[in-house]
Amino acid sequence: MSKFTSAKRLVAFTLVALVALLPSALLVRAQEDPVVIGVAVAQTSNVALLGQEQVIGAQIAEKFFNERGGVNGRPIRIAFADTGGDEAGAINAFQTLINRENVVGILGPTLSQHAFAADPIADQAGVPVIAPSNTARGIPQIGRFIFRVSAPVAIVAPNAVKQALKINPDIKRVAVFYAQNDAFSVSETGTFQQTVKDLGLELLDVQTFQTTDTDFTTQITNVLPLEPELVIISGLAADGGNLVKQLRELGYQGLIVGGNGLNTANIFPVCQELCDGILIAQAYSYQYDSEINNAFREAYKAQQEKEPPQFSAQAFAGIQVFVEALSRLDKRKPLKEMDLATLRAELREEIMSGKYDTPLGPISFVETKKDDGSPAGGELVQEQFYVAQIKMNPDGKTGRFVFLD
Ligand code: 1QQ
Repeated sequence: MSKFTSAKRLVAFTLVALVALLPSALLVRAQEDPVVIGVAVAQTSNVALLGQEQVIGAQIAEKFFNERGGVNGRPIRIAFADTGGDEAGAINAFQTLINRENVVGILGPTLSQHAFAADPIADQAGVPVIAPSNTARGIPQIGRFIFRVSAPVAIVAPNAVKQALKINPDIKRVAVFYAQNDAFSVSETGTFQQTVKDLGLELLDVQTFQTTDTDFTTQITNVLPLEPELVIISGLAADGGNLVKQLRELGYQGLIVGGNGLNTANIFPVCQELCDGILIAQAYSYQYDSEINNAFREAYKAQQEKEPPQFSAQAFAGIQVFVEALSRLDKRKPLKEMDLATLRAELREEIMSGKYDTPLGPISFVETKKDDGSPAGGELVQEQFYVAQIKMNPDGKTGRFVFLD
């Protein structure tokens, strides 16, 4: 026997031995039909400033969970459908995923405004939906099949106002701006305005705009003579970023609290160096120290070369919930032995009853009811929230979210 052959044999033997040592659950059987999970978020339009980070989070989750065995050895596949920037696009994306891609469930859409239009379609079709970023009041109440991994504004938003007072305890005079054509912004401003009153601050003025607006001169010139010491904005990324920029250009120097719609580095090109100092409450911190978050953070950084943002972490957590619920269900009742309608219905119950250790921390869901008392979907139970402040670099183009104590 030549040396060459015996070396080859040794390599082959070692490989076989290594594979045998791996727990079988860690290997996906790539030749098997994947379990298809739908992701319907905004990949185009201005809303893609927010949706883009969700696509990345979902893609990282797909690779991450497949490397860890998928659903008991069966791979998952994500079917993406772009909602674009309006309700019709969201409805279309949901219908494609439900009827053409035959998905077991859907992660999406990006905006609450789109969820109120598209979620009823999934609910009526009996398809579980996990909202990765819908924070308006009333999302799980849309229907029994609707869940969210995005904590509601009522819980998250007040933290930013409290943080502003911690930075400047002298703040008394507050002005509020919100986008009146967006369901999330309307919901969030309600929470912000209530918080201002609860904290004994003076609500000087409330100004409205549209998410499609680019010029905010009228609203800003109405407010500045009232001498606000804090400005709070509920809008989306492009409009919110422009409003911040114009507030600064017209001379406002006090603190600014931005809502969840400004919660992305994609506003940096909009307000540039003038983004500096914006306070934004967070439902995720990359610094959260746990096995799953450290693994997610590492996977994200390896691909994106920066720290993971909230919208990516929430999308990842949503896919994780699907994968873990499907894996438990499959052990109880093999997925392959159920027709799609039964599988979707069983998956709804499995999602609801589980506990999940995610990059957002430990989460679970509680049953909710509609206003008429009939059963509705799963509201998120989450423990930990944060506030970050935007720090722009001297180049005025790049910056980061700094987490505050
Ligand atoms: C919602 C939101 C968005 C601003 C997140 C992208 O929180 O629409 O509910």
